[in-house]
Amino acid sequence: MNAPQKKHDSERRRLTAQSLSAVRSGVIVPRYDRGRTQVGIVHFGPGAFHRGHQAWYYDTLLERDPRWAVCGAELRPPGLAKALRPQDCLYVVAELDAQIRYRVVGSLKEILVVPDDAETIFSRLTHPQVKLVTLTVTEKGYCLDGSGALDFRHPDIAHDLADPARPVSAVGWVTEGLARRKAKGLAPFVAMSCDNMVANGEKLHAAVLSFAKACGDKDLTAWIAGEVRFPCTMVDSITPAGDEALKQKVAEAVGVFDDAPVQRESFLQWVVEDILGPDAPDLAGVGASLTGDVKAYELAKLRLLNGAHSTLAYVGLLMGYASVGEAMGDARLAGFVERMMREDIAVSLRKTRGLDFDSYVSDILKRFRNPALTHKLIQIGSDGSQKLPYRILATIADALSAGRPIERLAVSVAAWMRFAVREAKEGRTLNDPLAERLARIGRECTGEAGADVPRFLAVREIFASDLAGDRRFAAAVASAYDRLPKLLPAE
Ligand code: CS2
Repeated sequence: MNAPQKKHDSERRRLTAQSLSAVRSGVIVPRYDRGRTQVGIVHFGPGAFHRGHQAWYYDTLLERDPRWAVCGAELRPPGLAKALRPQDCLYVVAELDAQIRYRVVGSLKEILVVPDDAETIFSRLTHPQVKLVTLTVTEKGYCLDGSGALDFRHPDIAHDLADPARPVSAVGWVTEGLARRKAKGLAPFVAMSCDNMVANGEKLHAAVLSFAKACGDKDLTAWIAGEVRFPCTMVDSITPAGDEALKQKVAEAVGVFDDAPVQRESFLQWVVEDILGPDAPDLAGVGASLTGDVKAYELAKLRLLNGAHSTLAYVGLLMGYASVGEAMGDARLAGFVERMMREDIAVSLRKTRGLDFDSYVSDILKRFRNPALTHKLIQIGSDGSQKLPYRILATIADALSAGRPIERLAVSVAAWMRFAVREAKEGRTLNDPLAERLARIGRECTGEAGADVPRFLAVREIFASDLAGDRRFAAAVASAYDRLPKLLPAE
């Protein structure tokens, strides 16, 4: 008998509130009345990671508390709004792992776009029932300089300082949202970063404060300093970017067409600083961990998982691999990365109850080997100028202070440099806020460490002067840079 003819996406019914009843059995659908939910959270940057991670927790929470639906706010031109609005903002999360599971998530109640929907977004930010504003705008979305402070030279920050009532930056939006809330006599919302950054809440807090101060509003600055909570968080779930193949896979599995599905591993972790206050959603009740020591969890994750990811990305791309799975299939590369994690990174971390680094590393490597997910190295390799400092360079700086070896960690830095040079020489533009500058450097490079490495080390947004000036660091990177063309990382 012939296999059932695969339906083309355009032939399938679109995922909507009405077509929910038509999804295949076994697909999890919202177990609450979406019509009764209220927007209690505004989220800036409702991309795949938010929709597969925080919005998943909220979807579970809405089963017993209708106050926590999400208003998604897109700071960049509409990509998601165009796809999600015709679907009543419903979308599918495909958990692709040892178990395959599909869930239609309903916690995103609406999706608004800056600047078209600016006043509606402000009406949400100043509504009494909105208690939480969260962000996944990636590291570069905070407009910070190499020291982690707000970069007033950034064009978006300059724009918002000149016109704070029509912000384009995340920091500008949070600040103006708080200002309007204060003007209405309302208590502030909690502002929570859910991005991969060390001390993400502290950085957001400092950036918002310095922006309010630069606007000359002393009263607002004092109110933010005294009243507004900016919890730090650690977020974790491997969420490869979606593509047409994922849409096809989801359409066949679910029976309706979703134009913005999300794929991720089954592993999900959310560690939140326990300062949310009495009005916040009960995140602990849906599996998040509230703690006073986020720092230990965030450093372990950012250095072990993300540091290994970036190393696999740059060395793997130079070796011709396209995915984490392929790179991990190279025994020498996988072994090199495992030794780096166990011997060079774990030792830099503060021990904390409930965090066993040995098993944490083993679990991460198992997650990297998940055969059900294809995680592209080029996606992980993006924004290297923002990622390297907290994923690799901070570990190197700690090792230098403690007199520990840095040879393996230096390979990661050298591989990023070699990758930047290769992309420049071959005429491809890096996906990086410093792409133009790095391309210029790459084109000038000769392939010799003595000429090339100092050029990259001079980029202060990435390499702080004390690290760049440390002869041990420069020598280790130069040595790795010269050895890398063999593409077999050092033992
Ligand atoms: C990845 C992260 O793209 C990347 O830079 O390293 O998105 C990683 O998948 C997540 O941090 C995992 O929680």
